[in-house]
Amino acid sequence: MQGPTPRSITRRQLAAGAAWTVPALTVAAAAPAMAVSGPRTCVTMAPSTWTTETSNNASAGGVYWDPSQTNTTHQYPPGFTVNADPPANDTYWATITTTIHVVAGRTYSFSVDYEKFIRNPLTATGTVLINGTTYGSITTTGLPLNGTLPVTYRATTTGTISFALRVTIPATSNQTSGDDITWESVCYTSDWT
Ligand SMILES: [Ca+2]
Ligand SMILES: [Ca+2]
Repeated sequence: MQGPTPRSITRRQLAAGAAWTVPALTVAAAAPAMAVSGPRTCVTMAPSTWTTETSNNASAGGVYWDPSQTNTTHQYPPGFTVNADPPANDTYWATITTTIHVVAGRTYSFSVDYEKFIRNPLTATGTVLINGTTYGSITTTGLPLNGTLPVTYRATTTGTISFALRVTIPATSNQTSGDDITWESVCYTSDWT
């Protein structure tokens, strides 16, 4: 008998099978790379795209929109600055709100850049609210003087969300000098899955 032994046939079949698995493995490895981030979008920091609300009870200071730092009287960083101080025994707050379109099922990664003035006695708290719920916060206790607050939000419905940045300064009975916060920018990416 001159034909191949059953054993050599088996080897050839195994080799053929192995050749077929190579492309399959390549496709499987490429799949996770499709879950990359979409383009980075930055929200315009200007009064035309945000609404401003305050508690209207400041004992001093106020709120300042100066995205291009053209105000030479107040040398604040570009953006929206809250330097208002609360009256005694009362809380001062200032909130800016914009709307952002989101798609259901996507996860949004926000980066909120801020700068703070920390030398006044009363601590200010900066809060990010999405549809009225707190998603992150900072305080003016300690360094560094600026940073980025990361916020992750997963959209459950397609439409617009309310995106708000709030500064809150609770006063005491004998102190009304509060720290300041500037909201400098809001940028975000979303996944494509
Ligand atoms: Ca202040
Ligand atoms: Ca302080």
